[in-house]
Amino acid sequence: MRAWEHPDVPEVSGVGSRPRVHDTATGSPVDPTDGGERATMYVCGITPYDATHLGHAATYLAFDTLNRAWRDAGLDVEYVQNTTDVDDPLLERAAATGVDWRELAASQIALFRRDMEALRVLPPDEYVAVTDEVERIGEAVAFLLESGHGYRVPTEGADGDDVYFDVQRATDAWSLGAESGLARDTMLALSAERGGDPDRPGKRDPLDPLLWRAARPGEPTWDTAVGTGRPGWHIECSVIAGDRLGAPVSVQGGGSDLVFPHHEMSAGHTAALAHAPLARAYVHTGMIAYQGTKISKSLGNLVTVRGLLDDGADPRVVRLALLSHRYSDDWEWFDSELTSATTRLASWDAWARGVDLEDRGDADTSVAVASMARIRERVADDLDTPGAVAAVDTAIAAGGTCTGELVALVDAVLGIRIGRH
Ligand code: 5CA
Ligand code: ZN
Repeated sequence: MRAWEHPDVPEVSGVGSRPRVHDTATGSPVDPTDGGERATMYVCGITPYDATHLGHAATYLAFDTLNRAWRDAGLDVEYVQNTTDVDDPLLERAAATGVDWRELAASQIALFRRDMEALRVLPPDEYVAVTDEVERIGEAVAFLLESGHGYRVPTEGADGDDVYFDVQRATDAWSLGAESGLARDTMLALSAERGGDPDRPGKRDPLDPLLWRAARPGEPTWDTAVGTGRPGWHIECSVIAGDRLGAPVSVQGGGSDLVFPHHEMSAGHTAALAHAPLARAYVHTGMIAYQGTKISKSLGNLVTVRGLLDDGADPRVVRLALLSHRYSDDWEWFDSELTSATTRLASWDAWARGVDLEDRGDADTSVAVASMARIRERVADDLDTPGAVAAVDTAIAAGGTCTGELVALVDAVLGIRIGRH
């Protein structure tokens, strides 16, 4: 499927250091590449049933920062993102609003593309719709059944059986709880909250996740090697990441609400399919709240990117406001974020006004050179974008001269073009 327009990324002299990122599984910062020149990233995409809110935007900006930092360090990045264009919440919203589920998904994906373009997020190399991968997912589930990692649960009123993943069956590259480190009680609660069905009778373990949902009347279905129906949630990301990038990927990314069960179970499926871990690092963004609660499509306390832009916000201001927070923190959006980012961007623009991207000038550029080193150092240290933003503020406060190279670096790494209107 088409992704979105690639923003211009200027060449910058010098190279950044290889970024280290916090890995949820080990709890430590790691260089998630294999030490070679290639970095691969799979980021869980949206379920397209409502507008892109600031939580989504912050999450995709965090991985955009990693993508840009890797490129600045001279690595070849391969980036894949999915879109969950068939799943319960999407089907429920479509039914509730009387819109065809395919139309709902297509319209929300189009809005998401527009928001990502406005925020100058680098597009994935492959943007993959789950509905285009169902045949492959059916083959993978059939394989898991044959290898004993999947089992059938007789399902009344359906055409065939639902298929579940056996979390207790040993794999050589995964065990339940290794990634999230969670206690079983917490897993049970999160599973119930986040799309699982721990109370479903007939399962071997209440935590076993759905691999394949047999066809029910009125639901979208596909004929595949495992039967007629549609995929479970976690298997989609496991199959798409494995097929497109090969396991392990350097980074599997998403918000912290995906740590369990989604990423843990996706990793379990990959271990059973490929005898490999899904990722070298599992990287999670914090949750953004608004009016005291996590921003959520299902809760309805949305601040959307589109809403802010329609109200006249400069997309660079939205980007800068989000980058001014540490990606891994949970934080709350206040309307004042826009005011402070507007003031900050105005000072950056004034500083860079008239500076040509190629211009090095005759002035003393030592402040700009130090600032560039600091931006690169901060971003490589677990994507410390607030630190990188502060490095620009510091250069301005020190009365330094802005240079074309610095403008280019701010553009290439932070995704913000300053000094031009
Ligand atoms: N389609 C699945 C992933 S395969 C999904 O979780 N879709 S989503 O639309 O619900 O979320 C898209 C991304 O935004 C996920 O990485 C999710 O963790 C992240 N996200 C959702 N809400 C927030 C929030 N309030 N703050 C930060 N990130 C969020
Ligand atoms: Zn996912």
